[in-house]
Amino acid sequence: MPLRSSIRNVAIVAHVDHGKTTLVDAMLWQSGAFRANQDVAERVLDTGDLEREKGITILAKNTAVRYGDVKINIVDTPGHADFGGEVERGLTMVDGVLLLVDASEGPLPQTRFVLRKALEARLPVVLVVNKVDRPDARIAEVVDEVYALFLDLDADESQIDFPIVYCNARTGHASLDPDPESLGPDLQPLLDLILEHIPPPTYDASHALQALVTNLDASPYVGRLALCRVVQGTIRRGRQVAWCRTDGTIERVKVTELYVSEALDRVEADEAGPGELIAVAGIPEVMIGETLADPLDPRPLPVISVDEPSLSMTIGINTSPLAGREGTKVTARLIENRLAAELVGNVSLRLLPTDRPDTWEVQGRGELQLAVLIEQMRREGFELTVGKPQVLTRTIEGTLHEPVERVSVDAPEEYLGVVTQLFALRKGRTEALVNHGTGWVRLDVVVPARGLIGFRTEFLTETRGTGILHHVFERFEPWHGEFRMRPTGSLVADRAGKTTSFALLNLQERGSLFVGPGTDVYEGMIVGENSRPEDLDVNATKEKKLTNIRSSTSDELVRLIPPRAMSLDQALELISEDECVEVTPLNVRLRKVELSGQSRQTAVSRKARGLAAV
Ligand SMILES: Nc1nc2c(ncn2[C@@H]2O[C@H](COP(=O)(O)OP(=O)(O)OP(=O)(O)O)[C@@H](O)[C@H]2O)c(=O)[nH]1
Ligand SMILES: [Mg+2]
Repeated sequence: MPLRSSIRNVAIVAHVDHGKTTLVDAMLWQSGAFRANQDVAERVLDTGDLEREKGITILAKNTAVRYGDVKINIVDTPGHADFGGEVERGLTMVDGVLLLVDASEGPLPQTRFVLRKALEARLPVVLVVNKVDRPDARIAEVVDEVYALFLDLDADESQIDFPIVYCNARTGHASLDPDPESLGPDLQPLLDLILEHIPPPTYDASHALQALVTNLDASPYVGRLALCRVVQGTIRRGRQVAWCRTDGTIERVKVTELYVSEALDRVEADEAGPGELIAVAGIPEVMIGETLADPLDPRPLPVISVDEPSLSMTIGINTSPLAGREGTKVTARLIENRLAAELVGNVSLRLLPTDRPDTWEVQGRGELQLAVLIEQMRREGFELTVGKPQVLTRTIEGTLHEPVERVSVDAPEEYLGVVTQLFALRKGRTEALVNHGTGWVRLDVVVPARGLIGFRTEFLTETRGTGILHHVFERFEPWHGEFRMRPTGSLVADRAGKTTSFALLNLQERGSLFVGPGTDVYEGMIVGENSRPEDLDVNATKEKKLTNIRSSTSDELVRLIPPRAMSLDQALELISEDECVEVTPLNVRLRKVELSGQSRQTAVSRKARGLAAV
């Protein structure tokens, strides 16, 4: 088959924070994409507001660098497990991957996930051991761990025979020699390996046009852009193509604009041949997974398949008594349209109706993925009610199955006992325990996914903030039975009003509070976490009796512990089954689903008497 030897398409995959986006920065700099004095932000590809704030990549993006006569298209992917769908999508665009591994942390759960996907797609791998400058780097061990991982994933011999390059992505140096002292002056060893080891695209010279839509973008001038990989044939600007939709219908459309990537820009092109990554304008309703083909011989490509969602939560209109005060987008119709729009660009999300017309079920890969969506909506002015995240169970051969996750924990040795205990309570199975001999241990545990909802906070408390935890979906297993989730109850406001420091001063003896004085509360709103397991209705608005003249308000303020500010992620982690979160552009409030204390009481006593709630 003929080759396009002037092109390489490569994806960078790794566990979160191992340095993918930083490496792309270095490649862009060294390829002369920026002027020497140009003011370029670090991790320039992380363009989203939330990406910059959280310091992680959320959406896969592509860019291109020139090396000699070759154009290398690079797809930077996110490393956080919740955005695994982006990695799967990114892999459909490329002919090989750079597997990045941190020289000190070694392979972690998401390394396993991305490598499994790359091996399944039979993509050749170049191993990049990054951060060799770290003082705690353990390069030889990490390379051995990667070999072990390949074996564990049943890689065949040709796959295990991967080349290795050692890098400092931050300074842009690489070497084929593991000795950190021997780093070369630039990334040339890495780029040479890409040219040698990542195959150029192949094609069939007599084949008609086929281009697979792998992503969507929008341009203020030309509207929706379909990002495609041309698989066969040549696509030309101004010509007609057959748009093969996922529902099987085929329509003729015109390619009004055609772009290719050059560094961070899209530049206009008249035509693009096989193997090229392009952006096409002119098809307003095009979707990911569809094919642009020859109008005379339209043959759709197989649709992109990604792993099923593993977590769901409900999103609906804000039903609290404070609704409509802070947001501009509050109606069910606006929310439904916005959620539907999100599905268009996000292959791993699903949207389902619920029995309420103003609430939807959103399914995704993890809490962070869903929290990012809600955070984005909130910044756009939406007010929402969000339910507790639930794992998605499945019935396989007549028995109930639940998702289990593979968790890697790094913690100081002295916490090994408590950490093992925490997992045991959630029916976790320890699969490996490695003592690095540095006072730190690594524990690999397989645990039901529902045990991890709300786990991070407790884990950090128990390890005094030192523990590091990563997890990724492993498989479905038969239901592991019930287990205790949250050990504490809620302090619930029993009436509406403004909180007073006098009332809060008394309440803070009972647990930790989420609100400070002068906050608007309503009946059923959660004002704190009870240190005891049951819920407690409290009056957070009580005024001091005027006869008491001995202590002044300023005294009270001094003795008041500052409230625990609840971020959206924390709130979603903390809430129990019968609780939900009210989200507005300005506030995140925790509340009971059933606001009336009376109704909640009735439900509790009915349950105690063994009657189903009505
Ligand atoms: N010491 C050292 N730090 C590095 C190196 N490469 C990257 N880093 C740092 O590692 C952190 C994470 O880098 P990113 O490039 O955001 O990592 P990423 O893999 O893109 O992360 P996600 O996209 O969120 O998965 C940043 O603070 C970088 O400065 C390196 O070679 N040496
Ligand atoms: Mg990144």
